[in-house]
Amino acid sequence: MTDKYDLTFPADFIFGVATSSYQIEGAVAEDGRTPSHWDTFSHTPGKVLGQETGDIACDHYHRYRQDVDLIADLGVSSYRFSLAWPRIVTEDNRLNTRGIDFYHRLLDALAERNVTPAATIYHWDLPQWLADRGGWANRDTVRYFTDYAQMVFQAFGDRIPQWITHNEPWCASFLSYGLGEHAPGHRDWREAVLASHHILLSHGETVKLYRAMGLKGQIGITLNLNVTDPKTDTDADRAAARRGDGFSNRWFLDPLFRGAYPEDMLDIFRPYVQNFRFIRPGDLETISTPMNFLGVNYYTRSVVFDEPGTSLLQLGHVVPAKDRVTEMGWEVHPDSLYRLLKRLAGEYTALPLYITENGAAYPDAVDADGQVHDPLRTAYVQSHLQAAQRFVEEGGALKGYYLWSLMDNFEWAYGYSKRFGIVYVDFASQERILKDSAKWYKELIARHRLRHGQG
Ligand code: GBH
Repeated sequence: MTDKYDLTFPADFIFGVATSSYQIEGAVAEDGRTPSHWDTFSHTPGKVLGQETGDIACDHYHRYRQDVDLIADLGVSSYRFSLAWPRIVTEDNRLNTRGIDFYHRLLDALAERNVTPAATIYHWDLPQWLADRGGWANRDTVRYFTDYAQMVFQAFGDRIPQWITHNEPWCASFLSYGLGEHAPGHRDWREAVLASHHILLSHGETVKLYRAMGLKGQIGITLNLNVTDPKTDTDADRAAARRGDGFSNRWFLDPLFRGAYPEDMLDIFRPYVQNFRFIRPGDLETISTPMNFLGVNYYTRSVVFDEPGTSLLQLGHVVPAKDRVTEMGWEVHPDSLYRLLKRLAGEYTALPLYITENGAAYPDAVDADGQVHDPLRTAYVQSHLQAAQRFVEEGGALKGYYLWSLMDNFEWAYGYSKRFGIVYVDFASQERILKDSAKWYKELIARHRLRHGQG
């Protein structure tokens, strides 16, 4: 066993924590915020476990000062959060200054504590008035998105040095419009494929806009990337793993970095979409507009096998992991993070990479001593940081690591039943308690600073 603090990163390596607006803010009807499709979805019976909603969540909208104190106390140098589109834009597509003001207050609090903000423009809270017009399946949403992006660049362009256009287009399209597990809960693969294209297009348009506005920070996108391994070495299982890779990874990476959708996936989607006329001339040039970094959200890998004729889109089946799983049922497989980073650098891009999310859910509880002991989460994060370190030591361009999440929050379709935080939240009292993993992370960052003479 290595010392649990035995991790070495370059002096300028960024340690951070991450959250998103709908998962923490609450205050869903305050200061002019309009409903998002997640409000609608969570208030529809049967969609979210235990009928839970983000109505109050961590009440961060009112407690952001205290939360920024926690962030600063951890010693992280950066905080990744998301801006809520329904707070910032009115139903007639104008700026809501009261929504803007909240994020100015948050940015002030971060600046006072020397924490650098990294903002995600879209982490899934689409305004309901746009969902009513077809949401991401409607190409008009691309233009509304760039209107919104322009408003946030005007307001915060000089205050936020790092921008993430989208969080996890795979979730925002396939999981939401195809698999129906996230808002809007549709099961229509035509809509899902259109949504993926429009989300990517809105990303590219937003990068172009950022440049056109002369802003000098960094802009990129965050993908949830999965590693798919074949269950056996047969050709059939290997082909199934390859299709799974196309579905999770290549459908997004190829247009961003190669300016083309992968042919094998076009063949898989063709029967569902009839034709690809919604991909218009120039779209792929826009999508592949050069950006400054790639954000990677990594949680697990999947092991895939082939069983002809039975699976969704004929993609193959995922073997449910049994050993070393988190409470989500996701296999703990840090080596796949290393393999993923190597592959991105080898096959796709020389751009700086950031791990914009990594973390784990475990069934935490407050112990008799008033503390929350979560050794499994510490082990999870430590092992993934070791994998990241190996990549960096071999010359890999990984610039930072954001732990998901700062605190327990609304875990989408799972409501409050899954706790990803390094800070425990008692949702009845809104009390926050640093878990053992938070204390470990804090100590790790402090040692990193000392080692580099920044302590
Ligand atoms: C992220 O989504 C989100 O950005 C964040 O808001 C969320 O709270 C966090 O992760 C934790 O869930 O389903 O067994 O095939 C991650 C979503 C996780 C979806 C891994 C794909 C593949 C494993 N992804 N999942 S499995």
